[in-house]
Amino acid sequence: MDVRNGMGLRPLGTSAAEFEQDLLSNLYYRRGTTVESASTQDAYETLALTVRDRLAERRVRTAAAHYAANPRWVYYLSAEYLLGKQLEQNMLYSGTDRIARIAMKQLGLDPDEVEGLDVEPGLGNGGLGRLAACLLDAMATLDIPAVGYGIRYDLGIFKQTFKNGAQVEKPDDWSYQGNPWEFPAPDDRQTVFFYGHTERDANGKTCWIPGEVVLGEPSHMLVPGHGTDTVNIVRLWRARGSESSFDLSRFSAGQYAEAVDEAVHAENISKVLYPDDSTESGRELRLKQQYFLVSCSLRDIIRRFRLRNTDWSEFPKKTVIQLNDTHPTLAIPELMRLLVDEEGLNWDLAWTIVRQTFAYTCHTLLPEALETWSVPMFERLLPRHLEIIYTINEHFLAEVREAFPGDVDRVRRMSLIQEEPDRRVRMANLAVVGTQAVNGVAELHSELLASTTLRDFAELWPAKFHNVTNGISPRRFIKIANPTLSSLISEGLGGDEWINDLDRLAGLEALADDESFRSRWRAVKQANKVRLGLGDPESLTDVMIKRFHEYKRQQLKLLHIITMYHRIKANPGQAYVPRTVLFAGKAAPAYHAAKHVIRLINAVAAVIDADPAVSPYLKVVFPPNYNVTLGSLIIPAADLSEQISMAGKEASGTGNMKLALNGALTIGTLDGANIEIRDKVGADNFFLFGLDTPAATALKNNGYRARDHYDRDPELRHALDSILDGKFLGIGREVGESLLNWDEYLTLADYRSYVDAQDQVDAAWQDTDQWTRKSILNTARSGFFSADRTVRDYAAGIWHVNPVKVGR
Ligand code: C3B
Repeated sequence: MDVRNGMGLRPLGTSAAEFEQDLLSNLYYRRGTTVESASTQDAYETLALTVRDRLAERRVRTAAAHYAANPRWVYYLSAEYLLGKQLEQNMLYSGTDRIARIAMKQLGLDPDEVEGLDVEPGLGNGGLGRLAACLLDAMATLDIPAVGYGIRYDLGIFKQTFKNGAQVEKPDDWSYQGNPWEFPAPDDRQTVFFYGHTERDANGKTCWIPGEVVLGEPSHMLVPGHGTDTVNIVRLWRARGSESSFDLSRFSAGQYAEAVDEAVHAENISKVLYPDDSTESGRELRLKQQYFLVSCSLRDIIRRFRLRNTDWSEFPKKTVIQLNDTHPTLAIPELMRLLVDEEGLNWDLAWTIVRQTFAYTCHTLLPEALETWSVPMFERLLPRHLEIIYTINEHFLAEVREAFPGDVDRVRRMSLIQEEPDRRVRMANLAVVGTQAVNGVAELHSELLASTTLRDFAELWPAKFHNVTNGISPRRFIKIANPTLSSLISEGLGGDEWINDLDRLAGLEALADDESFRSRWRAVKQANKVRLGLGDPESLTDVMIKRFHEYKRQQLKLLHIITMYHRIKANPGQAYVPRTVLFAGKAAPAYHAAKHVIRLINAVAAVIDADPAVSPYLKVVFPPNYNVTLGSLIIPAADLSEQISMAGKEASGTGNMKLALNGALTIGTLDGANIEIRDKVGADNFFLFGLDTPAATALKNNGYRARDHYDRDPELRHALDSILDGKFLGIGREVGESLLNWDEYLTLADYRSYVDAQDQVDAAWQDTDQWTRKSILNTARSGFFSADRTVRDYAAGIWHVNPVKVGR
């Protein structure tokens, strides 16, 4: 049934002329202007609304179909979403990309200029946030009833600029012009409590008397599926002071700042995204953000449950809540509190419901990234939740003692509370105890979780542990990012079904040996380099795009660059394979070691650029402010993908998948999903180097000395000495010293193997046909890394949900 007809609305047209009419009408009624006097911003907002209207219609039908089905829902809780720009995607998904452009031209508007105003909401840091967006995209595409919950940060991830080569952060006020993609839903606002104390009434019931009240105002953005009518939503919460937070009497007394103190305090909760990635910040405001997200979202989930259900025992049958890392883990004690304190369920029944409802994805192995909160701070902010965690812990530790009698040390390790050196709440332990499934994000990661980081838990509950290898949206990361390659693929495969069925890329294998296909493949890659603004399209484009972290080892790439520089300087007459090395990525503002690496890269780039003997062969570029938009431009232009983390440190990686899918060859360690990429694309089409996890672990345990490698390897010594001697504008001594004296991530141990592998890259590059063949095979064999496959794995192994088709 067409709901619009039921409501007496005219259907929106599918022709360019009708789209043009709707543009004009939206311009008039929603922006209050005409095409003659419209600004580009007016035109952009109008275009966005006109596209959005087409999706809104599908959204209404989706909501109706979901309501009728009363299905089991997936609720994805994540502190971060990196959705990327919305316009191009929404035009594609609504099938309006062609007609919208025709209509704009008809109206004398420049489509590129208008579309250029679309803004990327940077509500995340890196891989974890982008994964959340890719999973939402795949869930909608697979017709899975799902809602993403998150925080609507006023300021997203900072804008990165460089000053004298150093990273300088600028605030990202991403929605200061408004956000046409967002639907406010003030009716669904929630009340959130903080601080205060607990009391027990005459019946022994506990209640929490809060000390601060904050409002959570939701709005949502549409999450359309591709090639289906399903449109899910991502609901984002924004903090507001409660009505009483404005102090009128103070205002009247002229105390203007004090009058709004409380409101400002409340609104700070959703003011800014914490710009840390994989390191724990441990600040009270962050804990507040986490509870704010959890409290608002759970009340909303319960509100939705009650639309169709009454019986609490039905709750886990209708609800699965996926925790994206430990950030939303407070949902576990919060649901206990709601069920026991507010709904009056007994503890055991509530605990059964809670455990069946939640699942937890862990995204790291770095011990410093496992969140813990100091008990005194936790107690001040969330006194009732701490009591609940203590009770959960009592029951849980009894279970451990029964399973492992006398094993005091195990009990100490598994406790939800760390006792030494200070008392802290261990969120990962809570997340494992309070859920029915725990998963890592690549095969190696899941194995290491079960054998190291979460070993005690895997021994107690082996069946709880799963692997779900990450995936990426083929819509965003090839179809939209790389339109020319997508057309070539569709031509080669005789259709575009591969976009929603990525295994079909295997059909390209046959074309890898077709010379004319290869030359067109090469031409696309070169055109993408030109689009990105890289000078020489014949130059090997070598990219390392990701957050700056010592474990990811940008410093290893840098040592290789310096080595190439020295080789060219020493033998200037020779023919070298021309390379353009492209770095992009941000460092957390307080992560000084990572910022030193950024500064050194920019210094090395400048020195090379100024050296006419070297610059014809070697170029280092570092465009600032890496984000989804910039990534989508770089990835299609890449020949070589740098995935060079120390083995055992990168949980999965997803950039590695995006690059392979776009025909870049990987140089990488046996880490994270690199291993699975190599298995799929074939060892011949992947440049492997470095220690594997057991070897790296053994080396560290046996007293690693970086200096031995420095002493032994003259090229390495030369590279490090040049840094230590200040040859690069005097920058980078901290980097050199830390490598020589400490080298936490075994950079020097892997240097020789890495440089040798890079020599193989150069050799392979010289055989153009073979290289192109390998490039095509990388794409052909990357189908496994579709987020659609990832979501199917979650749906079958963890969520046990079924699709709901949205009728016409
Ligand atoms: C990242 C990991 O570092 C990546 O290996 C992984 O591919 C992605 O998550 C997605 O699973 N990660 C992150 O971006 N932020 C964290 N706090 C922890 C992990």
